[in-house]
Amino acid sequence: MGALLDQKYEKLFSLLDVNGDGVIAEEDFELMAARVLTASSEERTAKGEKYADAMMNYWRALRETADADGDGRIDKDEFRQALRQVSVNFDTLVGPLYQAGFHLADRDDDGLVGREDFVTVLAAIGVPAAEAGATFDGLTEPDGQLTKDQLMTSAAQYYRNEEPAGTPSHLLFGAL
Ligand SMILES: [Ca+2]
Ligand SMILES: [Ca+2]
Repeated sequence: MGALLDQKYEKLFSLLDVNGDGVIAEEDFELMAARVLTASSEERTAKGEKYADAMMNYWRALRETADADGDGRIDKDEFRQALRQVSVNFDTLVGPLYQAGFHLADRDDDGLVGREDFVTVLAAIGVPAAEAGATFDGLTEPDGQLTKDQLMTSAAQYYRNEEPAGTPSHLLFGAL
């Protein structure tokens, strides 16, 4: 596995271990979903519910892949292995979470996400606001907004061991 992919998975692990106890468990996903929903004021909306469901589906996919002993906890090595396998089925196992996240951030449902709304959601998952802003600028045209295609392409590149030269997808969750 490439060093870049390792760094990306390391970053995802540190973000997903919301309570910082060194393993990923259902509680981490509940905490993260709650933070994102609170930050975007979508706690009681259909969009919010979809996002929370997508978070739990993503967790279940990881657990079913990684948690061989069934104790509900995934350590860093198990996570790396699981993510690599889950990423093979990005469109069905991972993609829905990013679709739901996009719709959450697209507050006026026009199919575009502005810088401020993007930063709000990324800050809620633990990415420093300045880094999230830089990520947005790297993914979009100057003064542009983010499209769902841009996010999905970038997310798929992040999870897979692929990224065309000159694209900033590895910075999707901030500096590595
Ligand atoms: Ca944890
Ligand atoms: Ca919008």
